[in-house]
Amino acid sequence: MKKLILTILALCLMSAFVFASGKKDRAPVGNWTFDTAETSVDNGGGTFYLTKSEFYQYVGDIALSWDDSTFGDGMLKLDLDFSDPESQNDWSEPKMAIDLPVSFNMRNIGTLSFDFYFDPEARTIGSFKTQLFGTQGVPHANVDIPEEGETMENGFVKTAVVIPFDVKAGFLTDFRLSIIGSNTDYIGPVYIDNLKFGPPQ
Ligand SMILES: [Ca+2]
Repeated sequence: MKKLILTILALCLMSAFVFASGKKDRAPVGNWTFDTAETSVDNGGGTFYLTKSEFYQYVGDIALSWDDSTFGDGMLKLDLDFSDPESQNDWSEPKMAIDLPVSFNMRNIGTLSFDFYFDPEARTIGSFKTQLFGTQGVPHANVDIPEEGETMENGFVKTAVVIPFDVKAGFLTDFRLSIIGSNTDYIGPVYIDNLKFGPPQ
């Protein structure tokens, strides 16, 4: 009997360990560090992809990829071209989307933040905005991307972006994130890293 109890105890401890380590390996929901290409772009559920049919007043070439060589850290790379006059509007909006593999509980969530890298030399005019659209329009908010930030070795500026939105209970199953050209002629890549949902500001 004693042996049986010990065996059961050992099995319980083992399964607890397996559960704990399995949990540790899983990426946190609502938080993307883009460590690998496979978990970042165009690789099925849980990765980002372009939604060209939803672009607004954007006609330039575009590519979404993963890059870890430019800044020595894995991140999303979005190649943009706002040079066509049709794209040089106050609101020229290419969009990307993600379908979440596990729905995300939005209770007490009121911000989406990320690091944004852009090259001030890749344009003569304009600036960027960013917009978030959640499942069935919740959450929905946009902000100007700040121009100020840390200047990197290659001349890019790294800026901290925060999109605040109204807290509303529910579960998020997918969302769109756009980088909007505002009266700009920017041609070149921008980078996005450390994207995460967080509490209200
Ligand atoms: Ca990263």
